Amino acid sequence: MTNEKLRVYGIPDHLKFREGEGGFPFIVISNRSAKALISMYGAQVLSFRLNDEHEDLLFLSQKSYYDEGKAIRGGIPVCWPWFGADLSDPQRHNHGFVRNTPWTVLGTKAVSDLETRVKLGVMESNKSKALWPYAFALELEISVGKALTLELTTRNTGNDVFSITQALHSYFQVGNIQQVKVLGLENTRYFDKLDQGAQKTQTGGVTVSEEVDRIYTDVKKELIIDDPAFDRRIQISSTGNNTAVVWNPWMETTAKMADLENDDYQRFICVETGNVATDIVQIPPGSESSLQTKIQIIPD
Ligand code: TA6
Repeated sequence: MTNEKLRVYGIPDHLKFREGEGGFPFIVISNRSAKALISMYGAQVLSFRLNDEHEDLLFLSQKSYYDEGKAIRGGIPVCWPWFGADLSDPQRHNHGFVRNTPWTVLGTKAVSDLETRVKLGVMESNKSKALWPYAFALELEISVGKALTLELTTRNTGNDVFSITQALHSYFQVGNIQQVKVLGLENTRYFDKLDQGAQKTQTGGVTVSEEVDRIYTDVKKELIIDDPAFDRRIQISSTGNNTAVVWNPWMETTAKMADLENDDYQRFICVETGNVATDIVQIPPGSESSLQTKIQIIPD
């Protein structure tokens, strides 16, 4: 999209565009509730900070790449149309291709002084067809207000049924990972990706004192990240999903990742709303399916 075209979507006192890192177009939202930064490359929310909060809700790596073909490390990457490795072809990108694709703006709206919305979209292209042979229209509506809400809608615009897995791979910034507890997953079954996918049952809240990479199944629609070091509780409400992923790479894996500082594992936890593993979404021609996550700070 050219700068001229983008300017039409600007809204005074709410939303503007600027050139971001790597030359990627960024959307800057600022209203009476919050500020947010969104990269049009990947339709990736990079930052969301309430006006009365000191700390961003999202973690964004200072060492992230901003290069075509690579994913931005942090914020909320959109993993689609497959989550994780593509089992049918391990050569293909982890987590699908739309987080590595430029999106376009479909609309912007000032709902009130307190809420701003932007809708981004991407469709099939020759490049996407070489990776995944289907016709689709994918839209992400982002609402920035007292809460941050993301709704990802997949429409099948072709003639063949297709199946997807997907996730809003949210990196939450935390004050001290060792004190963090994820609540709402007690007694929930999960696949432990670090133990060859073994099925286990969660006892108590999820705490992190080593690498954690788990796919929880049949999850509740409300999870909470309790973060005593930042003295806040983040609620994640979701619809359209049966799975949630919890990931922290801990020390050794972080040290191997060039786009993270060695101690960054202390500063984030990924709690991801998704349809992952056995939670496969089938979309017939002409149909659509939506996944939604709403993130907000709640009182103790
Ligand atoms: O969501 C957890 C996970 O699938 C982990 O297995 C880990 O690899 C992480 O995502 C990051 O993946 P990425 O492709 O962004 O490096």
